[in-house]
Amino acid sequence: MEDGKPVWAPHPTDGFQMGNIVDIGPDSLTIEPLNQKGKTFLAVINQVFPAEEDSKKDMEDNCSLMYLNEATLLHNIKVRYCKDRIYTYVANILIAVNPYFDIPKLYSSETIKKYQGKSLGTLPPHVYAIADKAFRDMKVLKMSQSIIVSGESGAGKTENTKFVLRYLTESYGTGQDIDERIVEANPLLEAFGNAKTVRNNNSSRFGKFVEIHFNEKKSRICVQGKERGITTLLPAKLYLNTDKQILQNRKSPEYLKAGSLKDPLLDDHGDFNRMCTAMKKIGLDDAEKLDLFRVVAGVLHLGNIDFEEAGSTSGGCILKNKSSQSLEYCAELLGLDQDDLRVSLTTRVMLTTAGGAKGTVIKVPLKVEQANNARDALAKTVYSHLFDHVVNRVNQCFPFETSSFFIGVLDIAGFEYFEHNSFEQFCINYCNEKLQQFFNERILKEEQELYQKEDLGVNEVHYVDNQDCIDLIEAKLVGVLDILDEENRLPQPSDQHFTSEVHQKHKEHFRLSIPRKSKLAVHRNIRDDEGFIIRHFAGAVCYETTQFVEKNNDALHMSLESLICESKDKFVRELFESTTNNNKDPKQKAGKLSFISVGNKFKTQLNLLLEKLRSTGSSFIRCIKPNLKMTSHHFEGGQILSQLQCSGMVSVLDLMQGGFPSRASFHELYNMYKKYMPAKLTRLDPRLFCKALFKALGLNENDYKFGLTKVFFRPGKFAEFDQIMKSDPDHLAELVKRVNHWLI
Ligand code: AOV
Ligand code: MG
Repeated sequence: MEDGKPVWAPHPTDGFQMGNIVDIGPDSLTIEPLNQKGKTFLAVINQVFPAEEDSKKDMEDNCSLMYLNEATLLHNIKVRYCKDRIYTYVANILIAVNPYFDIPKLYSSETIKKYQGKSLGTLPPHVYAIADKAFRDMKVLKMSQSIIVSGESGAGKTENTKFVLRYLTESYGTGQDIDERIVEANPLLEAFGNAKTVRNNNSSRFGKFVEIHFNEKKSRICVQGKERGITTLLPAKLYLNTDKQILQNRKSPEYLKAGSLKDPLLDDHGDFNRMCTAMKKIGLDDAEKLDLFRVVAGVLHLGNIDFEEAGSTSGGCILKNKSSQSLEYCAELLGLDQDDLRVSLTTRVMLTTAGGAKGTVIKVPLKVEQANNARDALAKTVYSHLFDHVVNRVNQCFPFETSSFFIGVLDIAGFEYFEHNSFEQFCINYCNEKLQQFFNERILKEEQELYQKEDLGVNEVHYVDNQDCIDLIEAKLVGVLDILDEENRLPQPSDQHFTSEVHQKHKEHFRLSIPRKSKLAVHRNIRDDEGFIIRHFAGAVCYETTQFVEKNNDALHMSLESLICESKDKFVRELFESTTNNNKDPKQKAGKLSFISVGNKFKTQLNLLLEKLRSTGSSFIRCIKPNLKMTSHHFEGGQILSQLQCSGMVSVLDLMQGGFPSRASFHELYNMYKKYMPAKLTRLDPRLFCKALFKALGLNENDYKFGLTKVFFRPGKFAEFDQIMKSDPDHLAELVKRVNHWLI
């Protein structure tokens, strides 16, 4: 950082603010903000970054910036956002800011046509450019492709996924009925897979991996929607709460019973009609439609059942009085016996291990909280089977012929941290940690490939990856997941013992610490056996371990599942038949209840997904939510900066710092600097012009590399070069003399 040049220093709400350095201490800098002369504050040295000279200019690709750091990245995105340019690249990664309004013509058919067959970077950044690259890579490299769309709730993942699908069907589809069906399938999947949450009015509660299969000859497209299991943990958190809200808002849920088709999940009439049209197109008849609504209604009533302490010495619970109506409706709609349902919700079947009675099945009364969990678990499992059914029905309407390759779009929940984080956040963040590793792997590989293509003679970019964090979670025996399973298998498992074991086995682990060491006061009074902090790539998260043991055990869900499997309702029974047969351990079928690990099932599914991703080419879209108010034209810098950290973009910048992050084509450099040079020099072709310049300047050859089309700079060196070029006229004259000399 140079004297007198403004820098970016941290700002509590904007992320960064521009200021001047007025004093330098041992590990902090005194900054005077540009807009508050005379007022100074201290900033940690490594949180102060050099700023671009022209703060109004924006770049389509952040790698064209002279200083590539988190502050200039944030600022560039902001400048572009203010001009309604919501898309920006960092090399091949697309950053998409949710505009929260329809930008005219941004997604029109004309725009689609413009992007067809164009290389990334020839037109302004766009989700269409990414879709087209995936298609071209698939064709040229003869390899399936995946597009990974991530970001927090409401950031625009689902919208961008839809634009990818629309682009591919419109550009490379059959031009027939089937294309329309692919697009039509979406409102249907959304109707069943989405819910209104506090953070997004149309939030996806299921991780989706949609594959579009292309047939070599006819380029036929098929959609394969997969509920990957990755986020099946999510509905318990928000979806159910939402359901309850919806029900509570409506005085009489009777309309559901009466067979009215108004779907309570949808508050909008237009959406409802669109979904009904979709159902028809997909080929669902009225009877099937009713089946779907009946189960949805059953789940909603289930969500309305509340419990209270039994008041006896048993420590168990009973249904609240006002819940008996809900119980009745729920049982009827799902074809269950009211009393069986009541008993299943308030007791748990267990194997006794005490004394000689080993293996005897007994019924243990549940506490209110446990009964709440049982209810939510049941609702979740019924609903997720229903969703599977809808996905299967959608897939049935696409003739699935032998396909050569596919383009898969993964729409998945991003890194999460709240004030209180439990097992759900642990699983989601573990998933993101794995995806981040894949992301880094690919970006690193792409950088190296680019260097090779440009013949830089640089082969390695050094980077510390997050394998240690992944190992901490999933390693055999010593990983948190295995320690947890171990605990679940003990005769008397406890969250405290599990937590102590985690700390015991990982003393001094770089990625793990005790809550008392947290920066946040809310965590500091958590006892050592009540939680742990994991230092993720996106930041440290404190997990509170109460209920980890319980949430890791699916056996409870199983006992409720068996209740459902014996439903008098054929449709409900069938929902469970297909999966029950495939997934269940034979031991389970025999009626015994042993432990089924949620964590390890998650790990297996996750590793399958990653295996699949690794076998494809990949593109990344990072979605950003601009503000918490969900409105247009409002940029909350601080929030956005933290999303850039959570999406791994900041760590990608770190990764790129190991190589040559700033780059400019010969043409760009030529146009930028020709005005400083005499006519004689400007007659040279851009490449020679640049070569002559760099040679004359006598720059350190470790600081830049000449590629075939571009000059690549080490961090900060582009700006240094720029500085020299714009320095005083005497210096420049000297420079020109040297260039001349070199040319002769
Ligand atoms: P999400 O998929 O990332 O959240 P959505 O894709 O559902 O978020 O986007 C939320 C809302 O933002 C949409 O309903 C639109 O109103 C608006 N929006 C998003 N992208 C655009 C765009 N490109 N142009 C105009 N409006 C947009 V979640 O599924 O909750 O994680 O779970
Ligand atoms: Mg979504």
